[in-house]
Formats: sequence, structure tokens, C-alpha cells
Amino acid sequence: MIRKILVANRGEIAIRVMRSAREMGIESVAVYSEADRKAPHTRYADEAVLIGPAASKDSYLRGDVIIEKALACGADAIHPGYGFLSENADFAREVAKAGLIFIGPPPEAIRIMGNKLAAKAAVKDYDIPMVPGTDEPISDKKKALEIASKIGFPILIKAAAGGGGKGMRIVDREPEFLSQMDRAVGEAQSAFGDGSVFIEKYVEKPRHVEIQVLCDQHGNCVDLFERECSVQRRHQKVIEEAPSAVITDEMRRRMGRDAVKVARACNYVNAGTVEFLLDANMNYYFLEMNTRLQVEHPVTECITGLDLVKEQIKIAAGKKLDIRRDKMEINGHAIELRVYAEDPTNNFLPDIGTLHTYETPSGPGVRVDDGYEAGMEIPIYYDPMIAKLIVHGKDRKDAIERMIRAIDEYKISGVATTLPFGRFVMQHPAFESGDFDTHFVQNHFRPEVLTAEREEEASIAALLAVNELERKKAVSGRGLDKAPLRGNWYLRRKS
Ligand code: MV4
Repeated sequence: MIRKILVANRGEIAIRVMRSAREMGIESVAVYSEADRKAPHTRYADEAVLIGPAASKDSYLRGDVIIEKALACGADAIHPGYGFLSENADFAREVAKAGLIFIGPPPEAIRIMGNKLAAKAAVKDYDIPMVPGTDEPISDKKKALEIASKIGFPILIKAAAGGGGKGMRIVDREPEFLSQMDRAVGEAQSAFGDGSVFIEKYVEKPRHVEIQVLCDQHGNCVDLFERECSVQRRHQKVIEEAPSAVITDEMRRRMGRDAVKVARACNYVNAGTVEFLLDANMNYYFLEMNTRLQVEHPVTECITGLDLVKEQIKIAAGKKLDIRRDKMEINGHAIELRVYAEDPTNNFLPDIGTLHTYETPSGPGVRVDDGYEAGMEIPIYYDPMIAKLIVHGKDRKDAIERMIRAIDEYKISGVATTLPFGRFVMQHPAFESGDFDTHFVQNHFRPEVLTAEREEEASIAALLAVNELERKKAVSGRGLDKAPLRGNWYLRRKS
């Protein structure tokens, strides 16, 4: 039985977890840093404990302090959310040692999947499609060059301890290989304290497709369809959707089965995500497994009707999965936009400041998972994500239209956000048609399109003001309330 959960996180995901706990009649305990004394997650919880100064390393990353607080308040379990300690195998192990339940995978599964080479080794005998390459670290440069030539350029050098795009180098031609190899090893050593690298064939215009899985403690494991996250910027996802615009049902089944095999290969338990690269010929390759609840999990919730956090809690409590893949159906289409306090017209630089206006959209098919409110400052210490705007529609077109409507209802002032960028993507023919890959932003986005739009809006606003003035002049004496209203139809843009 789980009666009380300490949520070792902040912001939207902390609240997201507490909401499910509350629906299940489970008490929640928030932890907060000095910067988050008044944060919504601190207030939402049934209890809240201060864990340290603002900097993450002194608060949200202090596993020892968090475990001590969990024991002191009588919690039975810890939910790590995403980021921070969520994929720290040592933390998961310490939680269990303290007699608490870690609402996440076993430490050993986290450890294996945290190392890309260990992950490859684990799935080797399971007949899962992999990008051609080495499955062992290479330090002998001459041998590495031989292998690279055999695979054929372009190739990619990856750090074993990397992931999420960190520690990768593309090598287009053989003459560049040795110098790039030196750099890759040096970078891996300084970034991860582990200089081991491996080589893969570079898949040139890949799409990013990932499969959600749930595994219980009794050996049951299901896949919950895919999410596509190809619209990214420097390995930071901006838009995610489910299902993918291009995957057939037959492929979905195969990928799902392979994802379950990956999970079984590391004795996975709880919610996890298996990432695949999809090439231009619709071949897919296993990339890595994320051993946490992901930021974009809500799109899967929309199309499955499940509450993934509740499933996580039930699994951690030892319950058997009661979900059958063959009884599942995809319901409509969901899209998520990550609303970051970043300026898309200025190279997506974090824009810190105060949320002067903060009004969220609502209505049919709209969900906002956020951790901020009007008047709050965006702290400089943490991720600049303000909210996730999630829409659910009957099909992809419906979801896109709904997203545009929701973006237009969202009112934020005080900081620049990625909302206008989201609108740009939703209206782009390549996104609409589904003909895009991980280079979408690079290929199609120029900041000028947003600044031009802003200037157009400013000039329209000026025109409207003149109109209004003339109208007032024309009707003076007749009573303003009876004056004909000029529609502002030309301010609305068709999708
Ligand atoms: C690749 C690749 C092409 N070929 N591996 C980036 C993050 C990490 N998860 C692996 N990544 C990639 N691995 C091979 N052999 C291209 C990427 C990649 C990418 C992958 C998913 C989503 C966005 C991406 C953006 C750039 C590169």
C-alpha cells in the first residue's frame, strides 16, 4: 500500500504527479528550494518541506536530503518526475535501501540504459533492428578508421555515456575522421568522465519516433503506441504528437513488439520509452531507452485514455497490469507544444523575467500542464519551460486547428515564449502534410518570419486605432453604443 508520496521534483511535473496521487487518495509531499517557497507545486501538495538553496545541486539534486525528508514525514514512496534524480541509478538504489518505494524502474535497468554501449549489449540477442556500427568502445584509431570506412561515410561518433545528442560528432569524409575522433574522445572525457566512444552509420534525415511501454513487477509488459518528436531544436523537443503522421498500423505493431523486447532485455519495470530513428525508407532502428516518465507523456494519455502516473503508482505498489494491447485502440490525435520562456526571434535564448500576464487557454480538447501563474518570476536556476500545451482532436487536422486556437487564447506577457513558434509550425505546409524530419527547424524556420508577423500586427493595430477614431468622429452625437461595429476579421489568419 502506498499512502504518501514525496515528489522529488518541481514545476509542472510535480503538480502532475500530485494530481494523480490525490485522485487515488494518496497524500503528497512537495520538496522545494528557497527559490520555490511560493511556487504552485509547493502550495499544491498536502505537505511541503524545504530542501535547500536555489541551485539544483543544493536542493533538487540532493538525494540524501530528499530521502531523509521522506523518512521524516512518513512517506512510503518517492516519485522522481523527469530530469533531476529521475535517471540516477544510485539514487534509486538508496531509496530502496532506506525502505522506500522508488516509483520508477529498478536501478540496474537505469544503469544499463544510461550507457549506450551497455544498452546495445543488453538487446544484442533480441533481434532488434540497430543502426550499423560498433557495439564496443573503440580506442584504437587505426582500427576505428577501418571500421568507419567499412560502414561507409557519413558516420557518427557517439559517446557511450552520452545521450540526448550530447557527445555526438558527424564525420562526412574519411580525411576528417582521425581529428574528429580525437575531439570526440576528449569531449566525452571532459563531459562524462568517460572517454569511450563508438561509431554508427549516420542516418541522414531521420524522424524521431518513440514507443511508450509499461511493465509490471510480474513480467507483464505492454506498448502504448508511439509518439513522434521530430520537431526539435538542438536536441530539445518543442512539439510532440501521437500518433505519428506516417506510421502504419503494421509498423506500429512491429515497433511495439520490439520496444517490449528492449524492456525485457533489461528486466524493465514501470513506465519507460524506447526511442527509434526512422529513416527516409521507413526503416526503424533502436536508439536508446529513456528510463523515466517523459515530458511528452500527456499525448499518449490523450490517445489511450490512460493516466500514466496512476499506472506508475499501481505498478510500484506491486499491482498487476490490467491493460491488454490487443484491446487498445488509438483515440484521435494529440499534439503537445512546450511553452518555453525563450525568444524564438533571438536564437531561442532563455528570456527570464516576470509573467505579467498569464492566462491559459481552455475549452474542448485543451489541456495545460503548467507550474506558473501571473506575477511569478521565471527562476534562472531551472529549466525555462513554463508549460505544456496539449490538445486532443478527432484527427490530426482537427488537433492542429485546435492547437492554433489554443495558442491564440494563451496570453503571456513579460517574457518571450515559444508560442509564436508553435503557431508557425502548425501552419507550415511541411508539418501539415507530415513531410518533415528532425531537421525541420533548421530547414524551415527563420526568425524573420516571426518578426515580420509582429510588425504586420503592429501596423494592423495602428490601422485599427485610426479606424476607431474616425468611427467615433463619424458617430458623435448618435451615441457610441449604436455605432456599427467594424469586424476585425482580417486579423484572423486561416490555418
Ligand atoms: C543518430 C542520428 C543519425 N544517425 N544516430 C540525437 C540524440 C540521440 N538520442 C541520438 N541522436 C541521433 N542519433 C545515427 N546513427 C541522428 C540523431 C539526431 C536526432 C535524433 C532524434 C531526434 C533528433 C535528432 C536531431 C539530430 C540528430
